[in-house]
Amino acid sequence: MRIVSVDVSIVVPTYCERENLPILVERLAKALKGIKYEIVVVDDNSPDGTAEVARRLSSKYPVRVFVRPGKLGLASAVLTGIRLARGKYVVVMDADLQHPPEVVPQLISALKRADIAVASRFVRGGSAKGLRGLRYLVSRVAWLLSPLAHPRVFVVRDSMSGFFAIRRELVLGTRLRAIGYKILLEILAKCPWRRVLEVPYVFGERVYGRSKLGRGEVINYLVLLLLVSLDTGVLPLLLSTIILIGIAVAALVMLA
Ligand SMILES: Nc1nc2c(ncn2[C@@H]2O[C@H](COP(=O)(O)OP(=O)(O)O)[C@@H](O)[C@H]2O)c(=O)[nH]1
Ligand SMILES: [Mg+2]
Repeated sequence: MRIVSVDVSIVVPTYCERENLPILVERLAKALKGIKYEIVVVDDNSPDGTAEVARRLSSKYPVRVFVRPGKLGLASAVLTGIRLARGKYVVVMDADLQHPPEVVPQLISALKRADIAVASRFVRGGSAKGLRGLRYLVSRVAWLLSPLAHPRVFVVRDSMSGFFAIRRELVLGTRLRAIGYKILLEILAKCPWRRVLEVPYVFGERVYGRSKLGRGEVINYLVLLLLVSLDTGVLPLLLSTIILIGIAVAALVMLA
C-alpha cells in the first residue's frame, strides 16, 4: 500500500512474531480509522519469517518493513524505527498483543496535553496481570532503582513500559545509548520533556510465541542505569555527596 503522508508512526520491534503481526496490524487498522498513520516494523532477521509476513501485509496495510542483519536488541530496534518514522508523533509498542492496539488513540490524544504519553500498568484502571511472580518483582525493583538515571523519572509509575507515545523530534535531538530493553527510561531521563501523562491499560498474557527477555537483560539494565546516571550527572553528584559526608563525619570524629 502506498503511504502518502502520515501524522502518526507506530514503531513495532519484532523478533519471531509471525503469528502475532497480522492480528496486530488488523486491530490497529480498526482502532486508527480516520488517522493518517504508518506502521514501521523493525525486524532483526527473525528466523521464523516475520519479515516476510510483514512484507505481505504491506500490500494491504500502511506497513513499512526494515530488516536488520541479526538480533541487535529491543531498545536499538525502537530507536532505528523512530529515526525511520515519518510521522510527527511516534507510538512504540510490542508486536505480541500484550499492548492492546485499542489504547493507541488514547495515547495519541494525550499528546495534545503532554510531551510523552505512557501506557501504564500501575495507575488506576491499569493492570499487570500478564507479569507473573518473579517477573513482577524484578520489574518493580527495576522501577525502584530508576531514579538513579535521573530523579525526575520517578514521577512516572510505569517507566519500565514498552508502550508509549512521543513527539518524534524530542527523541531525535537527544543522544541515546539504547542498551537492552528499557528505552523509555533513557528517554525520560535525557529528553527535554515538560509534561508526562500516564494512560491506564491492562498488560495481557502472550498468546503466540515466547518472550525474548532473558536473564542478560538484568545486566543490560544495570549497565544502562550506570551509564545514563553518568550521562545525566546523577552518579558524580551522588559520589561527591557521599565523599563530602564522609569527610565531614571524619572531621567531626577527629575533633571530638
Ligand atoms: N527487533 C527486535 N525486536 C525484539 C528484540 N527482542 C524483543 N523484541 C520484540 O520486542 C517486543 C517485546 O519483547 P518480549 O519478548 O515480548 O518482551 P516481554 O514482553 O518483556 O516479555 C516483541 O515485539 C519482540 O518481538 C530484538 O532483539 N530485536
Ligand atoms: Mg511481550
